[in-house]
Amino acid sequence: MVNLIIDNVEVEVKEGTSIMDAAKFAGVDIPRLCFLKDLNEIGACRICIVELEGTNKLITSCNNKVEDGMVIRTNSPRVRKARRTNIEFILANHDFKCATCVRSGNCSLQDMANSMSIFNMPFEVKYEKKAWNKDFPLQKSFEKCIKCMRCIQVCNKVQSLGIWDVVNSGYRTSVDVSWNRTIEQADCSLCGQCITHCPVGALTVRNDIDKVYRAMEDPSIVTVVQVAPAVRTAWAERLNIDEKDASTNLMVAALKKIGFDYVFDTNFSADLTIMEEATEFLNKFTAGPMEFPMFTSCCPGWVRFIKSQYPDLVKYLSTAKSPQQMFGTIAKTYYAKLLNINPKKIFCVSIMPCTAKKHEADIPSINDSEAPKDVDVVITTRGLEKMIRSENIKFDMLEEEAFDMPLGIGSGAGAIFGATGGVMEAALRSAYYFVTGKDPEPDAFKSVRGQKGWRESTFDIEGNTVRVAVASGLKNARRLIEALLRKEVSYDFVEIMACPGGCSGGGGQPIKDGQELAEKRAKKLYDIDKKMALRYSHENPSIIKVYDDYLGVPNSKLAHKLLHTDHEM
Ligand code: HC0
Ligand code: SF4
Repeated sequence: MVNLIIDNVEVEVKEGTSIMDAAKFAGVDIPRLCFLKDLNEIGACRICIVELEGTNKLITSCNNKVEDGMVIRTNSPRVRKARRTNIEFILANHDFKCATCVRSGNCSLQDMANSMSIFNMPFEVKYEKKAWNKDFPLQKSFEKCIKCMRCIQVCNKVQSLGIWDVVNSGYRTSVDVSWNRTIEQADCSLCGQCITHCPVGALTVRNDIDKVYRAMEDPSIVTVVQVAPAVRTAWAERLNIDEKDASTNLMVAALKKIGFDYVFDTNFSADLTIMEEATEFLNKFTAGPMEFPMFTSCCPGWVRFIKSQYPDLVKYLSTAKSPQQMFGTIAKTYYAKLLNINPKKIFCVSIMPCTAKKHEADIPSINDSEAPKDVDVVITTRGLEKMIRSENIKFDMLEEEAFDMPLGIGSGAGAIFGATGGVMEAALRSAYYFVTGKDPEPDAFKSVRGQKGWRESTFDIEGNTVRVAVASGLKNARRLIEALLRKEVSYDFVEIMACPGGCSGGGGQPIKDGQELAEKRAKKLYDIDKKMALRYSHENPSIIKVYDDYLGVPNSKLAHKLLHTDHEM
């Protein structure tokens, strides 16, 4: 153990502890900007400096370890002055037009400047300007980048893609797409993890909110919105609503207040995906030993990853479209017929925890209705928060409302899609029923749950052993695929989600700087599932009706035409 004094408090910590962590034992949270635990501990911003008494030194606390006898001051006049100057230097290279920044009110740099009472800039402000494709789902503002390196680290260490890198040197140092590529040329999965780990507004998602308002203003258009499973766990995180009041039905009421004509649930089409995907899996599984597992295909970040990194393996993806896209197609075929309107008059909006879903909706081959696009616009959970704020909704006066029918019924199995392992668990519940004619215990497959990046299980379904694996985070996906290719492991069915923890930790979810919230949000989805009477996709009455009245049976010719894809661009 190591003994030291921090701000006059004696602390004893393990050898190898950083000064920043040791300070917590003295009750001090040292300010930081670039630091991310286990990811970015490089002292780039120099905000976490502390004074080491007796040495005349200011050192960064995130990447310097404790030593016996150290006397540290975390907020001495020297520290305060240097920290302030460091913030001013960062601001001098940052376009701080806070009022028009998407991260205004949720920016660590803005918070820090304010808390240090920096109201004037002593230096000349000069920042880098560089053009960016405004249509691309991921947006980068060079003017706002503070070179904290977090995006580089998360993309390298968690996603194994290395899209970002430091370019140039000296005062021209910048963060840009690596290897001199444009973002379109790079293999970006569009997972958005760089956005949720950016402390300022340098990385953002394309803003499509105005397109939604324009559709709402057109009286000839019927606006239909679907809400993804993981959105309900996080939509109110940055709104002033008590967590216990932030129910799914309050979110539905807010969407109606905003002005959508029909508010539906992606959990419904998650159930539809299960019908198609579980049937597809069983067809493959019962046809003989599987050479390679079938991969789930509902995460567009993962689909982009496999297309760019392992193109030979694309043929092992399930052909079932994602719930988002199945919903769009059903809304503009089956539901258009129910409403007796031209599908081109339906404007379909998705609220997703995801940035890659914006790209998915634009893939030409995934659109199968008669309208130009099945899903017209994708808004992130953060976008929903902005729409709610601009509506100025008084939540204490808003009554909960239920989803509209018939595309508003989703099972508990559909709800857990938003957590890593959820698609697998939901598919196994229905696969078991399809094979045995009996429902399994609803929690029979819960061993696939958890936050570990790569998990595996085997299950017995009527004497057949099904070997499954679940991974989240693309580095884990890469490890799993490499092990499959080396034949070190073999599975029948594999679920992969690009974001750590699955969509709950998606790149479109609210940002709480420095916090990973996927696990907490996943727990909410498991609670929703547990409380529901309807826990199997195949028992969803709206799903049964869609097949009875329209699609026939899972994997029918019409189902294939509308609900499956060849994964072409
Ligand atoms: Fe997901 Fe989905 S679970 S990918 O994370 O399958 O975005 O929440 O909507 O489509 O349902 C995201 C979340 C979805 C889809 C569903 C799947
Ligand atoms: Fe999007 Fe979910 Fe995939 Fe992340 S895990 S890229 S949020 S679909």
